[in-house]
Amino acid sequence: MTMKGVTKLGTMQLKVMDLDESIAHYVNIVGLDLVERVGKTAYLKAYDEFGKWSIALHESDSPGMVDMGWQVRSDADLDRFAARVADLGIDVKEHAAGSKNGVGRRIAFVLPTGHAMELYADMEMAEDHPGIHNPDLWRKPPHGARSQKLDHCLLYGDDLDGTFRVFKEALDFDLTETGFDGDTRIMAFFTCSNRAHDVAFVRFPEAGRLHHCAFKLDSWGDVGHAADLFTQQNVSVDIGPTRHGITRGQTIYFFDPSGNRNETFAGGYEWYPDHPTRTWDPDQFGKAIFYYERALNDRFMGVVT
Ligand code: M3P
Ligand code: FE
Repeated sequence: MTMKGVTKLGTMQLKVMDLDESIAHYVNIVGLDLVERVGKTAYLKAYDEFGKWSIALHESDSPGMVDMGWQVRSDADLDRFAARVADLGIDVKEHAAGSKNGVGRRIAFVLPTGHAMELYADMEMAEDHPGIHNPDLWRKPPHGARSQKLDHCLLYGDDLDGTFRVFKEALDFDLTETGFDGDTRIMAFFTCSNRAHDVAFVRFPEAGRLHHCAFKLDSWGDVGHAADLFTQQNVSVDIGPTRHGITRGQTIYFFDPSGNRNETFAGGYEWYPDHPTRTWDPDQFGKAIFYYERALNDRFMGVVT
């Protein structure tokens, strides 16, 4: 568990096709709060996050991901990681504080799988942050699926080996789980913390794809509550409630109105740096991903934004 360099996934920017409809989904279904709306962009956060926002929705003509923002422990870490990423032959850009809503100085680069990543040390604290002094569990009762925070993302892309090197060799993430088909690495689950994963990658013929972004729920009970809500609200559900063999998380996959896949995720084991990486064989991928069904489905493997 580093908790020294990169400490957490802080932000995720998504492209959506109808901003009003998307705000309604992320507020009423996922359970986020709308922080601010600036032109064709909406900023939202979950109730248990301290940062000003965690999800930005940009109205666009196609769905997908814009970038992920990782918080590092100190400003000096930014220069350290910028040099290490550049050492892998990747172009690194720097952006001044304030050029992204509430976020301090940033470094930005594109992974070999085609996904844009940013690192930042500082973010303004949310006005509606969790309590600090004699705190309650929440300021107002959680709504929608009761998401507590942005949890992780799963990205699909082609040069998995190149992206693997960035997270292992430059950013000091640990590999919690992986899967091979022969000598070819098919999936890689990484943590920068002591969680089962903060980000994961699956090999895919197209670069820069988003498979899902996940939100943390408190319990299996809340996953059941989310399932009840999704049916009552006619949400497009991919699969679930079910459980992952990988990470052991309790899950439902569903879609936002633009077709971006979301996940509600609870549980998952704790990771410590002495733990060995868990490895999956291709004939067990079904159980790895859907522990109860023990089989994959084509929509899950093929539909990405
Ligand atoms: C998860 C998770 C693949 C795996 C998905 C697993 C291969 O989303 O949160 O553990 O799609
Ligand atoms: Fe997931």
